[in-house]
Amino acid sequence: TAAFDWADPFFLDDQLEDDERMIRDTARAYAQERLAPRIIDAFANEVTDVVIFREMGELGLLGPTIPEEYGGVGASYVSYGLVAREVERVDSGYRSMMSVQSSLVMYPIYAYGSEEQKRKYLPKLASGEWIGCFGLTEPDAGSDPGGMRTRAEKIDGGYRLSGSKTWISNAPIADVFVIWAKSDAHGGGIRGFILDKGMKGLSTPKIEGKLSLRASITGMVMMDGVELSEDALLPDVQGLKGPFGCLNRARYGISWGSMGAAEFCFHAARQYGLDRAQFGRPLAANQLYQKKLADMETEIALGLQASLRVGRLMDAGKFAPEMISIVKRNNVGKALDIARASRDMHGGNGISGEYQVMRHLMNLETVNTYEGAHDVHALILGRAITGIAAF
Ligand code: TGC
Ligand code: FAD
Repeated sequence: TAAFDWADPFFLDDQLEDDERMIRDTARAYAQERLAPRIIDAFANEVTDVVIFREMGELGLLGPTIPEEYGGVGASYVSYGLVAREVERVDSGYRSMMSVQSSLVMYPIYAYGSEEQKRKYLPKLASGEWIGCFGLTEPDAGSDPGGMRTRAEKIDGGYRLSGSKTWISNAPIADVFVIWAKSDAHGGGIRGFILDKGMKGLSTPKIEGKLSLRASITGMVMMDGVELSEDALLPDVQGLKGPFGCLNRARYGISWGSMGAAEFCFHAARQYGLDRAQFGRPLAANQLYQKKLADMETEIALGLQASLRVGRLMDAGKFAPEMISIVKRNNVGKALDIARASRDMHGGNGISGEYQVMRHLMNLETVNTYEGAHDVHALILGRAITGIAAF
C-alpha cells in the first residue's frame, strides 16, 4: 500500500512527464507569487492589467503548444491544461486572458493562417506584446453561432466587414482581432478574418458592471464597413468547424482550469474547518463538514483524471470533440457546486473578498456559460448518444 495524499489522491503528479511538471511548476510559481497578490484589488476595482500578458509571455505561458519557430514552446496539451489549472487556481479571469490568447487567437492563426500571417502575428502574441481577441458571439447569436449576422462583402482587393460581436474577452484592449463572418464571396460560408486595432470603422466599447470575471475585460466589437485587404482572410478553413476547432482547445483548457478554482475552494474550506471552532471543537470535526470535503476531493480527483486522459488523447491526435464536452461540462458544473459549498462552509466570512471563495463562485458562473453553456454541452452529448439533434 501507499500513503494517501489528500491533496493528490490518485498521484496525478506521478502521471506527468518531467517537462510537464516543469511547466506546471513555472506556472504555479508565477500564479502564486505574481498573480495571487493582485487579484483581490483587481477584481474589486474591475482592473485588467495588460502587463500580465507580457509577464506570461516571458515565461512561455501564451500559446505554449505552438512550435518554437513561431514563438511558442511546443508543449503538450497536457502542459497547457496544467498551466490553465494553476492560473485559474488564482482567478478564472486571468485564465480567460491566457486561454483566449492561446487557443482562440494564436491557434487559428497557426492552424488556418498563411505563412505570412503566422510570421507577422504569432511571435508578438506569444511574447504578449500584442493582445488578441476572438469574435464569434453576437447579440442575437450565442449558443447558435451559425445564426451570426456579421457579413464580409467582397470589394476590390479585399473585403468589407459589417456587424457586431458581443461579450468578447480582451476586446477593448486588443491589438489583433480574429473575427468570424459570413462571406458573400464564399457562398455565404463562415470565414475567419484578422483585423488590427485602429482600423477605420472598428470600435470596441467595454461592457461595464460585470459581477463575474471582473479582472478580465470584456467588450463588444462593432464593425461599421471595416475595409480589409485580401491577406486578412484566414485561407485554410471554411465553415463553423473553423471556430469550433479553436473552441475544442479552449474548452479542454477550461476543464483543467475549473478544477484549479475548485481546488482553491476545497483547500480553503479544509483549512477554515481546521482553524475555526464552534461548539468547542473545530468545524472540521463534524460529520456534515467532512462529507462536504470528501465530496469535493472526490469530484476534483475524478475531474482531473478525466482531463488528463483527454489531454493525452489530444496529444496523440485521437480525441473527439464530445470527449471535451464531457470534461468541460462536468468539471465546470462540479467546480460551481464546490465553490458554492465552500462559500457556505466559510459562514459569514465566505461572502468577504478577503476569503476569495465567493469570487471563484461568481467567476464560475461565467465559465459555466461561455465556451458552450452547460446545457448546450449536454445537447452535444445527447446528439452523439442518440443520433438526434435536440437544438
Ligand atoms: P453543427 O452542424 O454541429 O456543426 C457545423 C460544422 O462544424 C463542425 N463541428 C466541429 N468541428 C470541430 N470541432 C467541433 N467541436 C465541432 N462541432 C461541430 C461540424 O462537423 C460541421 O462541419 P461541416 O464541415 O459539416 O460544416 O453546428 P450547429 O450549428 O448545429 O452547432 C450546434 C452546437 C450546439 C454544437 C454549437 O453551435 C455550439 O457549440 N454552440 C456553443 C457556442 C459556443 O461555444 N460559443 C463560444 C463562443 S467563444 C467564447 O465563449 C470564448 S470565452 C473564452 C474565455 O474568455 O476564456
Ligand atoms: P443563449 O444562447 O441565449 O443561452 C441562454 C440559455 O439558454 C443558456 O442557459 C443556454 O444553455 C440555454 N439554451 C440555449 N439554447 C438552448 C437549446 N437549444 N436548448 C436548451 N437550452 C438552450 N464569446 C466570444 O465569441 N468570444 C469571447 O471572447 C467571449 N468571452 C466571453 C466572456 C464573458 C465574460 C461572457 C459572459 C461571455 C463570453 N462570450 C464570448 C460569449 C459566450 O460564449 C456566450 O455567452 C455563450 O455562448 C452563450 O450564449 P448567450 O449568452 O447568447 O446565451
